[in-house]
Amino acid sequence: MQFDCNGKILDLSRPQVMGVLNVTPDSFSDGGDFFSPEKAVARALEMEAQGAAIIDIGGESTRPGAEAVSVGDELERVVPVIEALQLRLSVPISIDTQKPEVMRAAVAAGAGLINDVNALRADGAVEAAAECAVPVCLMHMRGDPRTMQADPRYDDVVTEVRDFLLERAAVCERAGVPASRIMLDPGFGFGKTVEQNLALLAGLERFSDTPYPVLVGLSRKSMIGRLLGLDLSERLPASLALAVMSVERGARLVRAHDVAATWQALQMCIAVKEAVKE
Ligand code: 8Y7
Repeated sequence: MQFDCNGKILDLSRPQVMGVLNVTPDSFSDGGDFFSPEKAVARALEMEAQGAAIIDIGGESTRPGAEAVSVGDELERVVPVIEALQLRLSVPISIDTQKPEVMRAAVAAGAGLINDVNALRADGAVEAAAECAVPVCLMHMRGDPRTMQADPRYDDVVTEVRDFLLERAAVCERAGVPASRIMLDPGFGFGKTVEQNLALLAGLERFSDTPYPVLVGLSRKSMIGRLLGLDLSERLPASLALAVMSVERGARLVRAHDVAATWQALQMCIAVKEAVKE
């Protein structure tokens, strides 16, 4: 379960944390905070010191209702940060993008994983990912960020999300991305109601019989706000509970904003799991 991310290793033999670094003026939970390259670099180094095994850099907000960003703007936001971080970080950098041009430029600048909330469905994205020869995370999204929360319906959300991701993985493998470079993500909050998100998490173990490790992103998401009536800044305890439940159901990589706390929670999961083995 070791991923070669453009020369840096991501070891998923145990659960790990992916730290979120948004370099956008308008992101869902920390938009604007790390918009300058200097601040972004400092934040990435801090997350590495707090235990992040990989840093996910995104230049396009995917929050519900967000507007699209041009290729040029996205490149201008992410490439300088990746270049500045590449030599200073020991952990790999992930590029959160849907655009093949950004994938290519980010990997050329040193990124080692492509995190695509659109599961490489953009024109040319699968080919770009295959040529980049780095691991990919394929995420499920129903619709697009502008419209995805308008009455999403599923007969069986776990089966439909799983089938979609396995189909996308098959497309990638046919295009030359080996199975050993693919991760799957059910895409919590991307075209799902609160009830559908809960059902997906309850059924997460159904992803464990695939050859692909599972990444989850639940940190600070609006399902917590809806269920508990909490603002963004108040969602850490519930985010940790969801992270632990995901790992208990087989998730290998947890995407999180609060890296120190999330890594502490996962280390306790790991400690308990290892006690059973001995
Ligand atoms: C996810 C994600 C976001 C997620 C993966 C947010 C970019 C919204 N969520 N990528 N990105 N999985 N793989 O709340 O759940 O951070 S953006």
